[in-house]
Amino acid sequence: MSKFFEIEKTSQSKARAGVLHTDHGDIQTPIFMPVGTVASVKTVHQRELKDDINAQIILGNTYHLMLRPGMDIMQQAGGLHKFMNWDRPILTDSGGYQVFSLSKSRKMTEEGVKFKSHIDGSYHFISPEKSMEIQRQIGADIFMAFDECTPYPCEYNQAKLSMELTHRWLKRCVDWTKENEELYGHKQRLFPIVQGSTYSDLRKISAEVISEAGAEGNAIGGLSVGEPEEEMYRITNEVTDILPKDKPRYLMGVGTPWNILESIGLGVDMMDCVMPTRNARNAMLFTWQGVINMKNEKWKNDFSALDEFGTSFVDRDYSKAYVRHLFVAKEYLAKQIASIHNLAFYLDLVKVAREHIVAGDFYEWKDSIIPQLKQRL
Ligand code: PRF
Repeated sequence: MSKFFEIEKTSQSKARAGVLHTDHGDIQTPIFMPVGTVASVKTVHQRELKDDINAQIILGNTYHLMLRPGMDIMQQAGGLHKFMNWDRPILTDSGGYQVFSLSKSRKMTEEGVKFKSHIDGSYHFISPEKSMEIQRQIGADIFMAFDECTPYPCEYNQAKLSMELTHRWLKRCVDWTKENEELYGHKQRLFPIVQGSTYSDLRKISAEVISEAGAEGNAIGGLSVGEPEEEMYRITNEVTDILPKDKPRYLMGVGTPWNILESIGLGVDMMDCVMPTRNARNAMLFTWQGVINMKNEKWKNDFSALDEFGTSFVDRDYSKAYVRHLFVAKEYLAKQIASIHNLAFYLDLVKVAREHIVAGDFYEWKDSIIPQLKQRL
């Protein structure tokens, strides 16, 4: 059997091109993973994700799926792959991060988090063991340890306590996972998460503890939570210096196209973010030429292709004037076209980045392209 992660090429210092082998197929890294929180990548259906966007792996969320449809339905369906008819890899986040961002009322103890559902106000409890159990019932190929995402800014002592709690919770996640089998016949891999806020010494300790867990992949959490971009890059660099080189590294919840390229340059292999889909629904398009506000008056009579350098059918089939009109008229199709465009662009971005890693000129290319990506059109 082949290894889970194989590195094909390391470019200059840190960026790597690799392949992840899962029971639902291979993933070429570096990869961007579209977010499909509630068993749906908002406004985009699975056929487009596969055939047009060529998403190689998507994300699901423990918090949302435990509340709706619930694990009874999930198990009756035979897991998330079957439920949503997606036969490629899936990664699930563990729930804690979403509890903190969505639930208005929650109480955290050593044991876990009690919270009030943002949907109907009902009370629920999630612990490291419960998160593992739910992620087994969902059946993701990669599942995340239950952590506390330390908010920013955070006092040193608070960040330390939070990190230590994440480490204790990791042990409980690992123990539960060892004692309980997979449900659907395919292999599931647990990724632990580095925390430690913006403190270098805490990040170092956390990266070492997480490395020692000996997991098949590792994640970096607690970033892109309001800290300056330079801080995010600094910490990512310090952490990737410590995490095992031969295991994939996942930077959680990042980011803009330029954040993605900088992170790849720092040795990150996997990323996810709601930005391409959420911003698309607000008429913001990312392109190789820069960022477009599709509602802008200037596109009113611009009948050129939505994106002449785009890879999706929506880029060729529709004009800027048409898509602007759909946004102004508040048509659902506007959000759909923009989401497909942005996801196709993000997947193209990481594909081209991979080609430059293989060619050995990634860093020069990245530095030359980023100012263009940041332009406002
Ligand atoms: N932990 C988990 N999920 C996350 C994060 C985290 O720190 C972040 C931080 N950017 C996004 N998603 N479990």
